[in-house]
Amino acid sequence: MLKKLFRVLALFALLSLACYVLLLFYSKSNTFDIKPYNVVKGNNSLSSVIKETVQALLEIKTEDPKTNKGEFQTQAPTKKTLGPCPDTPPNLVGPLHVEFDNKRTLDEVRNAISSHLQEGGRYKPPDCVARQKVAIIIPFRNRHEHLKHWLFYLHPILMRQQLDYGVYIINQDGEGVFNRAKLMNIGYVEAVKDYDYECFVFSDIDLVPIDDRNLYRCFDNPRHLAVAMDKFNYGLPYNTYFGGVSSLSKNQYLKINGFPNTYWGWGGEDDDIFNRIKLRGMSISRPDMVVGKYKMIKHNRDLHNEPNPKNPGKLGQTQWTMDKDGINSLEYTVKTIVKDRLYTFITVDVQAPPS
Ligand code: BGN
Repeated sequence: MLKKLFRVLALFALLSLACYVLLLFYSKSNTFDIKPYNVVKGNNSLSSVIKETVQALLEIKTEDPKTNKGEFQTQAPTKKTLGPCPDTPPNLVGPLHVEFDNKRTLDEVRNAISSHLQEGGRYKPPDCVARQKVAIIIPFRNRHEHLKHWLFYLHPILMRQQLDYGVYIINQDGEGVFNRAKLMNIGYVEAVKDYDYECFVFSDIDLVPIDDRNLYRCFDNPRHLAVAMDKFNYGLPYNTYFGGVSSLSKNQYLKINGFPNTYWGWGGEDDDIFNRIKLRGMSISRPDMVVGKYKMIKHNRDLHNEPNPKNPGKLGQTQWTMDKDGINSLEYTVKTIVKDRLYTFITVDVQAPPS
């Protein structure tokens, strides 16, 4: 059997050799102006035969890609279309262990986390289309120690929550009186310049959730997320409290003309936001007291953010002030925008009165 196969192969090789010699002969004889067969038009060497044949094949391949006629037409790789992410993210773990004793550096946080992020602290789930595009906005000044902890804990949580999100740190420039609500308004305006965000989570830098089921997204009504802080014995300090961490959809935010710009110093701006929400006929959505637990990073009172005795009195005026004090009257200047892998850091001049 093997012998037979060998014989056939040998015969085939011999025949091929004969053909090759014949072809050589013809191509040579052409140069002497004898034209027995016009094997190829124009140039007549064997290599040109091969070249032209290949060219012909290539031409077939490239002809009219739309009709898909080409013999070697290859199908363009089909783009994988992602489905929507599930309503309940599947990889949540529930209660988390959070502690702030670790003196980790920003570089350590970057090394641990940034490979999953895009420039500016941006993330999209790789295997599904996120349900919401969320900008996380953090009013900031001189709290770099807290920022490290916040980034270390929050990025993995937000990733597990399968959000399409970006982190915006809005840093008040200078030593004037701090203005938390105005910084949050600026965060809104700057974030929407960046991306088509539809939901805005406003968070203090010193608050870390200790349960990842507390979803950083928007709901049918403005949401108060930080309902059970350790500092308030895991409860609300009062029923209408709206401080710490909250979320509003673009519509909800615009419906209340954003936040007040006129609450300088500590206290009252979150109560004004609560008033605005109620005055526009909305209610407050909240997680339960288990899911809504938070740990606050302990710190001394900030400089230039003293309780302002003028603020409490303003709260009775919200219904008359809210239409003229808000996103429609916001004035500030951007000093710098730094895009880090972990966040977008925007330093702004809020035209603060001197402290
Ligand atoms: C309230 C503050 C809030 C603050 C909470 C919790 C005021 C307005 C006068 C009643 N409100 O007293 O801004 O978030 O405490 O600390 O100061």
